[in-house]
Amino acid sequence: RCHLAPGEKLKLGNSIDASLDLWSRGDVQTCTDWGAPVIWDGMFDPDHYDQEHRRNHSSVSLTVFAVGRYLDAYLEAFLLSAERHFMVALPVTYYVFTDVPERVPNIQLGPGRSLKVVRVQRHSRWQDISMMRMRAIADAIESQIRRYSRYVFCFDVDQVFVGRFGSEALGDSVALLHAYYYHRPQSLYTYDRNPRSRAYMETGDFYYHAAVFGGSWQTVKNMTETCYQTIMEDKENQVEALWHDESHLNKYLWLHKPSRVLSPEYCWSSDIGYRGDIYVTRMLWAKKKYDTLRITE
Ligand code: 2GW
Ligand code: MN
Repeated sequence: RCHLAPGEKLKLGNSIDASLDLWSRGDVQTCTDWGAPVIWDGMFDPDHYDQEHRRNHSSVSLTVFAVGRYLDAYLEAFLLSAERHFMVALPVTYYVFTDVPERVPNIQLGPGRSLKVVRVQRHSRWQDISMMRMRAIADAIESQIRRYSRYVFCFDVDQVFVGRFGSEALGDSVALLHAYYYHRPQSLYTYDRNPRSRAYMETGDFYYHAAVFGGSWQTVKNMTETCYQTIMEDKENQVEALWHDESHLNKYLWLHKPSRVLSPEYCWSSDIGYRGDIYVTRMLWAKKKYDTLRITE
């Protein structure tokens, strides 16, 4: 069922997807070998998706971390762009995790949209700031998110929405193809290759980018709890995976296949330059400010 002709219809996924059509495309892989759709521009009718999710009363929480200097550097542009492009047809709750709640910008939100601030501690090592997001997300899902939202999407803050990031991206377990690796052979994927790490893997399916992942609250809770556990086991064994939480997420998604995969349109880097298969960009990486933001350990 993965070898579809261009223009052929896919009927896959959860009950909401089952009533929606996806069309194949001739130039890219639109279906994984376990039957999950890979979402590219031109495959879906945005209005059908929005109508169906509204009928089903779908609601979405977005989590984003802005700890230390990342708050002033990125958060406002991230939130303003999310207001314009992220799940505009649906109720959205933003969860901003920060150590400096008083500095969260006061943004005018659209109807049906709200923002909550969660205080987190600031870890001294940046690797820990990144990895400990897993624990904080799982806790927030358990204590709050599960009561308000069916879906959860988790984002890096150093990026901006530039096009529709809509209900076509929703599913039980959603992962994103990393813009730098979707064209590359598997041997170049930067999986963790140290057998002493719980993130170790020799082969996998794709290289997923931890800057965007999501799913139903149940699935994201399991995903983040499991990644947190494997991260902590590594700490006990005094190893750290090559790409930190991203390595652990890749391992999880290899063992628990995502039900929906997002094309790199959903998190593109302008540094890559022109690619014929990228018709639209929906989110772009912000410029890295390593010199000023990556203070040494
Ligand atoms: C991160 C690195 C160096 C110095 C500071 C920080 C930092 C990160 C920080 O001071 N404050 C903070 O809130 N963060 C959060 O962690 C923020 O949400 C940021 O987007 C996220 C990940 O850090 P980032 O974006 O600098 O790392 P990337 O873009 O290289 O991310 C990839 O690899 C990471 C693991 O090394 C994560 O897996 C991330 O999800 C990946 O996109
Ligand atoms: Mn990032």
